[in-house]
Amino acid sequence: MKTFVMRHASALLVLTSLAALAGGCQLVGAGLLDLYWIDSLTPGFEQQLNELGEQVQSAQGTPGVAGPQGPQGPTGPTGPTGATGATGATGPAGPQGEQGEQGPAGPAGAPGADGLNCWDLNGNGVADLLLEDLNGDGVVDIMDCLGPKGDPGAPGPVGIAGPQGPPGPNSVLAYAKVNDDGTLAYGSNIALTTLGIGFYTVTTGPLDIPDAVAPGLTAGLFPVLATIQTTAGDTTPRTIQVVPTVFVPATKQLAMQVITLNATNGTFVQTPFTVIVFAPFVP
Ligand SMILES: [Ca+2]
Ligand SMILES: [Ca+2]
Repeated sequence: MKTFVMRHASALLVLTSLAALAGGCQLVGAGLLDLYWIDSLTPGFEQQLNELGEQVQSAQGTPGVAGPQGPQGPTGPTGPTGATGATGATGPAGPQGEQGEQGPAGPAGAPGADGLNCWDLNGNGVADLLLEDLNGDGVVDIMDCLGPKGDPGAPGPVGIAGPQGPPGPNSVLAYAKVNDDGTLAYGSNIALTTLGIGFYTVTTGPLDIPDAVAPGLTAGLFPVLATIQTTAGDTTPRTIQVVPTVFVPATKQLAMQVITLNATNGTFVQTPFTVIVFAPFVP
């Protein structure tokens, strides 16, 4: 094969040299060269060229089999940026946000309409004398207004003490403990105690009974309780008698005789005793 190629190249070189010699023309394509040769060459040269063409033609055999595939070429440059894609579908709603802070207070509202007069019970805006003159003074005004009942007031201060009432039945009006010598050991509302001849006397102070009741009372109406106070070691039996003798309504004082006796022989004996005067029954 290599030999054939070399021989083919030699034939072409010959043709080229012949063309240069014939016309002094430049090398041109094979078709044009053929026509040029046909029109310009002399018959003798044309024959020689034909013979040479036949030799070249005969030297060309059938094409050989294709060679093996060459190696892959290098990666080409990056292509231009593609067109923007279509807008995607709307995504799902996000989670609810946190509650916002309280807003500022709104502006004040418009003033309300005028109210009714307090005396206008039927709400017609007119003073109805027969209906709304509650205090009867012939005029319907604020003095006829009645508000709701108020709360109870605070309790007032304690009042002054009233007059003393009459003593109840059997309340103690006076009492005394009298020593054996007639002196007062102790007592309440007692004016005088004495030792007489054979008996004692006991006079109370003013007794606490109403003035209106006092004039109707007599000495015998007063209950009196008397007891003997014996001393240690004295075993003499004794008795006691008390006789209310005088009640003076003007002074409300009661006088009594107290007699203490030897229970065996009935003779007077000095001994301590007690007397209690109670209130009479007051009708
Ligand atoms: Ca009215
Ligand atoms: Ca009135």
